[in-house]
Amino acid sequence: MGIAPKATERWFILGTAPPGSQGLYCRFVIAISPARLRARLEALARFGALPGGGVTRPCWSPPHEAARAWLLGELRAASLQAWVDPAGNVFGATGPPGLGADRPVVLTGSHIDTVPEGGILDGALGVLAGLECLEALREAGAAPRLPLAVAAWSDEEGRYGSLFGSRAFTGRLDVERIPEMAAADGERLVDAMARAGFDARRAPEARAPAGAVAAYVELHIEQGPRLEEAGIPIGVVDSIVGVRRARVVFTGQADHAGTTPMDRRRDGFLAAAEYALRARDLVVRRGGGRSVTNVGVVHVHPGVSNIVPARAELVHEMRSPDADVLAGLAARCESLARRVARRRGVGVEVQPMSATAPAACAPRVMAAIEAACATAGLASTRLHSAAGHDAQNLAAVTDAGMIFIPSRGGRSHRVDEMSDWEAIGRGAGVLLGTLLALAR
Ligand code: HGY
Ligand code: MN
Ligand code: MN
Repeated sequence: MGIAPKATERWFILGTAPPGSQGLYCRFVIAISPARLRARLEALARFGALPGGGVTRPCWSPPHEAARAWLLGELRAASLQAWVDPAGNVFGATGPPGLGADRPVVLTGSHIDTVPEGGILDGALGVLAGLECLEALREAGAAPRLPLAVAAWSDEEGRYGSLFGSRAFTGRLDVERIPEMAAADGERLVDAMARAGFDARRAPEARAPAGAVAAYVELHIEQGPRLEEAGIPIGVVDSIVGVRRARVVFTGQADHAGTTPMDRRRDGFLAAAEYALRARDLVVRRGGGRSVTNVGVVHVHPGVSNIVPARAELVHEMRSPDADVLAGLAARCESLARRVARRRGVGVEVQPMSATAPAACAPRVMAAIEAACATAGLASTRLHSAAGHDAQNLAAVTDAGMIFIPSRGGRSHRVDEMSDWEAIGRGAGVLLGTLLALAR
């Protein structure tokens, strides 16, 4: 029976003796400290902090590498074994350094890289709540049957290619593509990693031995409005969307913006604009109700006001929890691009950039999360994640799941992304209870 969350400084998760234990009804209390978690979240937020609030901390950038060094210091100060793998993933563990099939760990974690002008919780919450749980375990002298570890995965936001660090860890990197992986602004991954002291070609060495992870659970903000609008404090993720990104390039012809008759223009941008609007309608109509799409990057060339755009380049992404629906949408959008190009007398090229498969979360992990909620007296609900996460890679090699807490106004990937501090404490408490159950 858990103690109801108190307004006091510490939270208690009561672990009870396994059923059937005679006589001694052993109880142990492990306390996480919301104040310490808050202090670390506020400290991490200072790396890449923006004047008006929020952070810009892309992976491999100087603020990210400073944050990595800070995190390693915090892990070691918490008496955890800490190390960095060849893909730049940071680990802290209660057991000996390194992972091996001979001593599988229960793993938690998330990421410390952010989108440009992002919030202070996306990713950071999962890493620092994981650290808080491991530190609370050490302070309580608790030694679950399996050791625990926390990870900070590289480039979750995919500036150079989605979910890079957890792909490397789970053997899902497309090794041949590493030399050409680049950000939308053209910066190559190999150069960014080299500046941070990493050799990108060694990233595949980060692959974990089979059986090294007994289970994975990640705490994350929902980044959407559902939990808050339903008034439910904890989300138990049952599936995670797949995300496909493609570069769509329409090539027309540069011409004088004043002297060229309107009916003779081959305008690359107008073709791209028509495509973006019609692709949105297509995904809404044919996406089964849970698919979404976005065009967040547009480059127009030559990009001056008195030249008819010769070329327009879009990065078009689409998401769905259903793999077949996602594949169907990608095919339909590609043929739409060709139809638009033909009608407007321009060329078009569709270059796939990245694709993550939808993932189902493990019933065992979902049950452990729901049991931790019940122990803490918290309501929960199952929902799919409309954001991509490292957990979808971990799901390929172990039982994986995610815990969501509500986002204020459903806001995320913007500087005013935030959750209530009480919700953050509740999420960390449920994470602790879940980790204990999985490590028992
Ligand atoms: O974009 C996403 O779905 C995640 O926030 N990286
Ligand atoms: Mn995230
Ligand atoms: Mn994100």
